[in-house]
Amino acid sequence: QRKWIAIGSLDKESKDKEVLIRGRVQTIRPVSKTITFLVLRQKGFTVQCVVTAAPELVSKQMVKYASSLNKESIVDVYGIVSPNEDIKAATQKVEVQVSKIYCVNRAIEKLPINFEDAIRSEAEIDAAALENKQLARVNRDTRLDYRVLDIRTPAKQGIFRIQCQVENIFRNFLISKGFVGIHTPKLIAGSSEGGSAVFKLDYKGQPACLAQSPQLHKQIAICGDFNRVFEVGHVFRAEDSYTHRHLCEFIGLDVEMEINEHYFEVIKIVDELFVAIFDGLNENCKKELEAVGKQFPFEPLKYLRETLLLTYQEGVEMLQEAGVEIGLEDDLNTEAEKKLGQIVLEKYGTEFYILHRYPLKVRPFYTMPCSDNSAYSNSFDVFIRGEEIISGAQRIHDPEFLKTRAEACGIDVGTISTYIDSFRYGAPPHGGFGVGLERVVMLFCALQNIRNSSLFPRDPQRLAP
Ligand code: ATP
Ligand code: AMO
Repeated sequence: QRKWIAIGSLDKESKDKEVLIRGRVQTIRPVSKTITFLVLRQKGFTVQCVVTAAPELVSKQMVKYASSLNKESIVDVYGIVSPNEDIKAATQKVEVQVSKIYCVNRAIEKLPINFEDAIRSEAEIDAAALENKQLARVNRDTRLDYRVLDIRTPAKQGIFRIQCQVENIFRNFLISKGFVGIHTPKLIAGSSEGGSAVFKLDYKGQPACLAQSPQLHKQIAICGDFNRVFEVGHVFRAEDSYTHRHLCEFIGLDVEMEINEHYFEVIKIVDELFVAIFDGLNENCKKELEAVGKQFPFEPLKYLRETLLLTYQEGVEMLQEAGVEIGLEDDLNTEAEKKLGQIVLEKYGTEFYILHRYPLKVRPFYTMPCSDNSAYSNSFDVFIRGEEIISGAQRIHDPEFLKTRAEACGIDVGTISTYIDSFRYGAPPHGGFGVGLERVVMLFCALQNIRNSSLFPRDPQRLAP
């Protein structure tokens, strides 16, 4: 049985031990015919391996062979560990004096993106583009084309570990509050959110579409007495414009719950959940956040122990005071949302806040109007750094009113009849919300573009890899 050692565990304690390691060749530095330095990478750690021609080590041919390896190839190396505090080329302060080396799989010689370029900041690459420099070649599109190479960098590895952590805290927190995880169908008969952003398809002769959200089925589950549900699932939106924050397929974190008296019960869950998510990331992902920050510099998110809650009207008034031309019942456009984010940060010292009581006309058909003023609704959006990460609301639970609202919003009620019928068998008051996972990670780490927080992004122009 051969003893494999992780590169990350190699330290002074390993001195004089014989080790067997597997890694990717990150750099090759031939010094002479008798000595070559390789840096091997594994799980974000790197170690320098010295290939020296000597009677008790390797032959000259072996040194030549090591020098001829291609970067990013996978190799197995046997050798003896010796400490070296001065090493700058690798994370581990030891080097391995190689006695045997095998190439497990050789990467091609001319890689479309080099590791050294994949770790550069986007600002540096954009600047190169302005100056027409060769480096501009590795712009975001090229990196996404060769995502398999791009995601090998420490920052990208960090981003997707952070994403996994958000999902994990989301599940664990909700389960601890009595929610049950469900999975709803993604092939459905009609649009769940209204609007045109829906992928249509043929379902064995019946018109169908990819679910724009689990909205209808999570509500049916509540009518089916699940009481509190959540779902982590794929969401499809046929977005036709190309923005920094819209994908055609993203991961939705959805919640739906019965409420006793008020939609503030839902908002309380949002507040506690997100404080738990942010605390959890800051606590458990220090290494990952640091790695991300090296490639995408950002300031830690400022958030309060109890999330700031403002009415939509208060938000609009703050914008009006700042000179933005906007009416009380207008939707906030991207620019206004950003501006409000700045104002809120200056006034309340937080980059995470909730706006509630939106005008009814800017919300989907299933949203409950306010009982004191039907021009407004029991709904809310949640923002990080001035951009939306969540929409939520209390829902209409009266079937006739729901049908009227759907018709008024131009929905073909024939396609959602089983949904509306679910309310005819007795429906409790309820509410919920939907979170865009990629947006949470993008905004927590200020990544600037949602493609950076989607492993294999789908946007209006990209269907590969
Ligand atoms: P959601 O639609 O899920 O609520 P969103 O971030 O798309 O989330 P919207 O309320 O639809 O938010 O839109 C807010 C603003 O975002 C719009 O006023 C518009 O400025 C911008 N926007 C939304 N969708 C697009 C898009 N596909 N292309 C360009 N801009 C968009
Ligand atoms: P909404 O349409 O606002 O609400 O979507 C919820 C959240 O999903 C994210 N999101 C997106 N992320 C990436 N690309 C997109 N194209 C995109 N569109 C939306 C955002 C948004 O806040 N059914 C309701 C939720 C509910 O009321 O429960 C819904 O889908 O972060």
